[in-house]
Amino acid sequence: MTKPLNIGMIGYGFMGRTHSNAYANVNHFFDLEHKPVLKAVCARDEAKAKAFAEKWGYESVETDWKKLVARKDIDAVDICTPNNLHAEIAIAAAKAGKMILCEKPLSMNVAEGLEMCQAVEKAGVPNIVWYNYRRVPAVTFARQLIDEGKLGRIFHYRAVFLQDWTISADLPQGGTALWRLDAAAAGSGVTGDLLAHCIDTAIWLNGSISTVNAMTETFVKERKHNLTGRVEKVGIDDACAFLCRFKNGSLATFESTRYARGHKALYTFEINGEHASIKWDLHDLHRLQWFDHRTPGPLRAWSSIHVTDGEHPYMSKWWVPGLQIGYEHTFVHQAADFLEGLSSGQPAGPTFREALETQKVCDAVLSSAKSGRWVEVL
Ligand code: SOE
Repeated sequence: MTKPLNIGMIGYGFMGRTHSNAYANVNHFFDLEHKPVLKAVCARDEAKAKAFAEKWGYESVETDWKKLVARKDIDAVDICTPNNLHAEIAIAAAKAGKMILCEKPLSMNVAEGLEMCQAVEKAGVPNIVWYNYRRVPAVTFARQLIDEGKLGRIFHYRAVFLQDWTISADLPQGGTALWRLDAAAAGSGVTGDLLAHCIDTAIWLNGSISTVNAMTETFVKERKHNLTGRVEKVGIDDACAFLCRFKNGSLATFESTRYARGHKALYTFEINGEHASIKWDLHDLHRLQWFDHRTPGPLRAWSSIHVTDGEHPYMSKWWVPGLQIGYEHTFVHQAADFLEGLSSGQPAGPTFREALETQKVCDAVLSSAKSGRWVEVL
């Protein structure tokens, strides 16, 4: 018999759908002690919340997140709101004794993130941040290879996350779906939205980052604001590139933009070690490119590992070897790991405290872009 875990989800956008899909499907594929129950969804617009609840099978609807957090029948609060609400909701949910699953990035900045960590740690409630790309099987496999020492000493880490959806100057900022362009709601632009993913994966694979040197640009300086109706200054970074040093001595470059015409969501990374290199590309997410210098000379080559065998991470839970899974499965894996962590007492990451590391790098990157200097990640 599984134990029900009542979920109260706040927000119902793109991430609301990915998380709901994960809760709905996780027990079909993973053997777990707990089973999420879609208890309530909360959004200000009651009609939209009701339509979402009906489509995804939520049992009830709230229009005030404070009411949802106060409900006795909610065990876990899932925060899928714009970034500027993460801290307030998470702190209230922790005080109410709820587990918290928070969409990335953790917070608007380090100060807020720290308060969130203190709140969940004081309350002793399980917590996690949805950095889903760690749980692409090929990425998890990369981590196994690194941990086994197969790459040897790591010299270089190279990551990019490219999009092109904000090039038009006619695109407004603010409000539903477009809050990512509004600094008051998002905190930052590509740094918090896209580079945060790259940084989370990088820290997970290659350890802590010690110093950064960044540049950012806002190509479209003013946009109509959907909430005020006025043309307002754009406060987010449209593009950001930074150099950094990892604590293990390796050097790295990171680049992200929403102005790379032709790219919709191209997240790639490459890691070069003394014995071997690996490359991964979100557009071919089930493959890991592998080059091993220890292979005898004439046969030495880049190879493409199709990460779909039962012995690859997560894959034994899905179909038969050779058949692929996709983007949405990374959220199912995260839900499974979170639930497994409740049973084992070994929390799945990144916890709020671990995700604070990414937030520290993001803050250092933005600070370096302003000052034009190298900044230490504290
Ligand atoms: C932005 O377009 C976005 O949806 C991010 O917010 C997600 O975190 C990323 O995974 C895909 O792109």
